[in-house]
Amino acid sequence: PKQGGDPEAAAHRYVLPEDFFFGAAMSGPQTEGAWCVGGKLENLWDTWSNEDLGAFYNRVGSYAGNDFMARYREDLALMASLGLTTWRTSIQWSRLLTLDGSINPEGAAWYHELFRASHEAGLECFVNLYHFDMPTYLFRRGGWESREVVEAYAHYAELAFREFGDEVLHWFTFNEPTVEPEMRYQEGVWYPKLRDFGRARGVQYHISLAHSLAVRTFRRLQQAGEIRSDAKIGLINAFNPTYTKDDPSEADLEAVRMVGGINNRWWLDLVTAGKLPADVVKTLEDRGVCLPTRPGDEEILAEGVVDWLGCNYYQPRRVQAPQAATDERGHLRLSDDYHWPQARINKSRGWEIYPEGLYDFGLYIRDNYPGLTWFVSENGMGVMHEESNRDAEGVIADSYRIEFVRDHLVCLARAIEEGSPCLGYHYWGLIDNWSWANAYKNRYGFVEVDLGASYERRPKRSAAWLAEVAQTHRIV
Ligand code: BGP
Repeated sequence: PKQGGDPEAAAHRYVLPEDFFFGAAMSGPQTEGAWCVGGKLENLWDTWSNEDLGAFYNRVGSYAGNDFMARYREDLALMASLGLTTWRTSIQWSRLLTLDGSINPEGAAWYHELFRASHEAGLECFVNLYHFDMPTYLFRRGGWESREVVEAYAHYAELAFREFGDEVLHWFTFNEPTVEPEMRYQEGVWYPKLRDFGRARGVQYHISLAHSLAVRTFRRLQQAGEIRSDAKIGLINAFNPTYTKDDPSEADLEAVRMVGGINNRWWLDLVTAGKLPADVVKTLEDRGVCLPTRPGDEEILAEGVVDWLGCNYYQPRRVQAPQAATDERGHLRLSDDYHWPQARINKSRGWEIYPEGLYDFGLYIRDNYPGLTWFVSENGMGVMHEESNRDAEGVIADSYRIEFVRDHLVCLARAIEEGSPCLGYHYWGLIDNWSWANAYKNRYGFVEVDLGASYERRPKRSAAWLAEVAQTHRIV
């Protein structure tokens, strides 16, 4: 996309459409806790916590989440009291199914109870099927590198659709399907900490098949009347508008094409046209990365077209041509990071703050994928809790969070006004939650979770501001 929006003009847009929805996003593995209760199996976060607790900030593993399973009624009431109308969580595969791939009755009962409580609180629950939480026994059988696991996911999706098909209106197959391959298989950050570009693309390809198989099953069950007729299915990805220097070389532009191609266009083409971007696949092949394709796969991918899209937006990507064509292990390198001198950085998280990226993404969708409706499925600011200022009453005074969300909403309002079909906004981490290897290092919440007081919830100063915006649709 074209770089930037126009912040001057942005300052004059203050209102979001009347039917625009506000909500909050979370995930099962980051909130539920009760990691080995009620027949729940281990997922990779539990296994990694058990094997190497030191890998997690302050040695806080996955075990407790933010105690949501005990506090869900309170949390739902809190969301409703702030004027939110929708929220997202994920079903944990490791809680819903048993080792032999049948429904775990205790797990199913919990999700039925949760969806009923959500309904009673007046909130529409968006349900995602997979949020980086591979069951460990399936990882031991090859994880996303195995076709058997792709089939196992399709089976899991089918059982979830059948179990909750008359309760859930909004389904999603995956959250951020490029991030898991990158973090686990490419960048060596998450267990099992591999660094292999080619393997990561194989994983990405298998997730694409798994997504498409789930969508196919969803359509069949919906036709057969086993899923409510007004239900929709979508995909959620972290879209990173990809920029390079102002005076790019051909090689810089090539880096943009491939980085944006793998992260953004791959999923956008799949969910709108049922195929992967041919230029990206061809370049990968030319560079020696062959996807694990089989005859018949094209027909499967063709079924991956969704009803709408979730866009998680935290920061843009800024890339330039790589210094070397391969890394020290001989694996392909497509780009180096480009340090934009004007970048504003959230020092806690190390991520760039660039609200204009949301405007650019909105227009990119409008211009390149006409007919595709979308919503902001995550956006948020994680701040080191030690940095938080408290006012005289001991409440966290987080003006920076208000500023962050306001700036992003203003850019979003501009994109909508210019014709981008964005239907709503979910803030990530309304209530502080557990965040992967960073555990509780970065706090996103409008509501504080006190780890020293049994996960007690306390609204931060910003919560009242959010409530006003959610209820009036005016970006104050
Ligand atoms: C997204 C994930 C979320 C959440 C968020 C914040 O990538 O979908 O699960 O964690 O990022 O990132 P982090 O928790 O690493 O700061």
